[in-house]
Amino acid sequence: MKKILTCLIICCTVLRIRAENGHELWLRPRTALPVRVICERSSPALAIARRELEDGWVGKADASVVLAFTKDRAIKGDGFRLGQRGIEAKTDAGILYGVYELLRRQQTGLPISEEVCNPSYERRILDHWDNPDGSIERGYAGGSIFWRKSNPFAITDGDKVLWQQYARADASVGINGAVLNNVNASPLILSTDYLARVKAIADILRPYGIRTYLSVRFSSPVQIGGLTTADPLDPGVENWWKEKIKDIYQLIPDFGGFLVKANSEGQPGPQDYGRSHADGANMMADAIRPFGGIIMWRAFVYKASDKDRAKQAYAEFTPLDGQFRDNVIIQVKNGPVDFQPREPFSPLFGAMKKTDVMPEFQVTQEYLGQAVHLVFLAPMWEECLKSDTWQGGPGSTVAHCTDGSLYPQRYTAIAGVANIGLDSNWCGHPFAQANWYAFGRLAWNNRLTSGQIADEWLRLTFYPIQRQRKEPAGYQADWETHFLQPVREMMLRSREAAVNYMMPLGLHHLFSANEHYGPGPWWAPQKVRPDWTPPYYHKADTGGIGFDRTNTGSDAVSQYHEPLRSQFNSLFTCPDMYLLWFHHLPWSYRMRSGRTLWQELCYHYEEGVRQVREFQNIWDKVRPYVDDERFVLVQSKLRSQSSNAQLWKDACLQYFGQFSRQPIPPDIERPVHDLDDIIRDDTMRR
Ligand code: GCV
Repeated sequence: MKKILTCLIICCTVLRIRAENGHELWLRPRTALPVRVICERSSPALAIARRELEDGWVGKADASVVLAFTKDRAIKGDGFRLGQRGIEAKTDAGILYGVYELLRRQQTGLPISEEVCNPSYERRILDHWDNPDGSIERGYAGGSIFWRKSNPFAITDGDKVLWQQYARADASVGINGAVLNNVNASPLILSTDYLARVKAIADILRPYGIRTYLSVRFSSPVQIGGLTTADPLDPGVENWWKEKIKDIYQLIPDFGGFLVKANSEGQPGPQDYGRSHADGANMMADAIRPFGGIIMWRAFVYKASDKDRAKQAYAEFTPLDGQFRDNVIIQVKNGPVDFQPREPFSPLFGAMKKTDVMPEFQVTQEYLGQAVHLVFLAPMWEECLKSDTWQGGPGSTVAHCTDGSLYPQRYTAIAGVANIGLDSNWCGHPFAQANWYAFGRLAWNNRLTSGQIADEWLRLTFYPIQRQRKEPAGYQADWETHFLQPVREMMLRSREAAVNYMMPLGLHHLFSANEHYGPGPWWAPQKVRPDWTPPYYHKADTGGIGFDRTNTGSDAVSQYHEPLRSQFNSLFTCPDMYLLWFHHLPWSYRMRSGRTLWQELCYHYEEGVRQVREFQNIWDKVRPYVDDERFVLVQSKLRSQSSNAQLWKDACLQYFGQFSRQPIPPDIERPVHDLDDIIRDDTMRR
């Protein structure tokens, strides 16, 4: 007790931890030491690099840093060489990334050794699902930073400042592309007024090395072009896209290209005219090729009639392998269904050997507690990137299948669906910023571990700012032991905790209604298509639970390469974490732990709730090391997360208990909510 009190006194009086609203992200101002920056060339990007060094230098005072250009073949694209004297790169952006890396190492206390750092993916893109009216699909941190409802075409100084801050944050972690609007695209985005605003945004992002992209609606030639068809083989349609693209490049010479969601969830596409995805993508690819643009064509497709939604993307796209132009890249979600808390990797990775493929991750936590739950997503992405597809023999990880190291790709890219909005802390939850950070870092280097990323982010985002230069001896060690270590552990365990309290053992899509937040394993209104309702996925009845995707079921296992096909197909070898994804099993099924399936399910839900309670405890203990503003916000969000976790457990165990007809094991805490009340409250909210 005495120790805690002393600590509190030191921290609050000597340290006077400054209140922080999180707007500065991981780029909080430093008390910089003088530095001399030597660079022979000048450009807007190099001016930024110089300023960043002067404002953030915490290395040796009065040191000289040389920013130099090189033709060294070891450096690829926007990569750089870090050394004792400074940074060498081939491009302005490479110099800028080198500066951010140098500063990050200084600020986190990492050694600066002679090293070449090349990006894993050439294009590292944030997809904003922002609508022209300023709303954001699956956005939980306020309205759009790019678009707004009232006075939509006025560009204020405030807009410019925000776009510049956004660009700086992106560049600091290596993100070099932004799709400015929702994949459920409004045709309006291609109108003259909106394109003028796109140009204004692009002008601000450009010095930070960020290219601008747009999502486009396939039927735009009809909706805003006055044509009677959007058939990709119609010469009038081809011409319309060519002209539109020409206009765009006149405004934005370095425009990146289009992202297209076609024939998916009601969006128009080439199949409306009896054409294939390749016909649609290639028509746009040909129109944009003279300008150097690319088409990112999404493989997120499924139909209400499918017996197993998880099979659809593979079934539609693998027959088209080799038919796409070389400036088309197929954008594939990490799992075969839809950004669930846990899915096996999509079997499309590695399966299309003659087509460029890029992973799509979701940074915004649509299915992971939105901006309420503390869930660090790097472990989920790391799990996907390191999954071995076996497509080119052992070691053909998703990372290798997409970063060009296994199959030659003309373009390599990775996308993350952004979690950014107008909230003062950008992401709604202070810890959701770590997901933006982690996406950028993994896109730059897909070999980084979640632990490294969490460590960096915590040091940059939470180390008390006033202490950076004149801390009492031992303060940093104390901070590392009492703040960094427990909070990093909490972050690293947070995704597994969410899987436990939401949908363990391979269960998926147990959400109530379309908001994808709370539990609703019972939710199946007649008017809603079955593949949007949980019973389609869990298939619970008195006989058991789980989706049979074995070769005697939907046979989705056959979309995986051996030995995975056999591994997932067999109960002896299927990992527990995917068990109910691939198998429908009786409640009495004996698990490896010796428990029955029902008991195992109960223990997982219980464990999830317990883990969040522990997170609350960890957070309360670090109070002396955190400013009040962020401490209180995280504390109250953890409280909500804890009660949500309890609700998930109570809802799922009581609902599934009706089928298992078995009691909750006696050593598990009793439910605190009644199932009928949960269902009634849930129904009344709609
Ligand atoms: C943008 C899920 C989401 C939709 C999203 C879609 C997609 O279905 O719930 O909001 O639409 O994925 O990725 O296209």
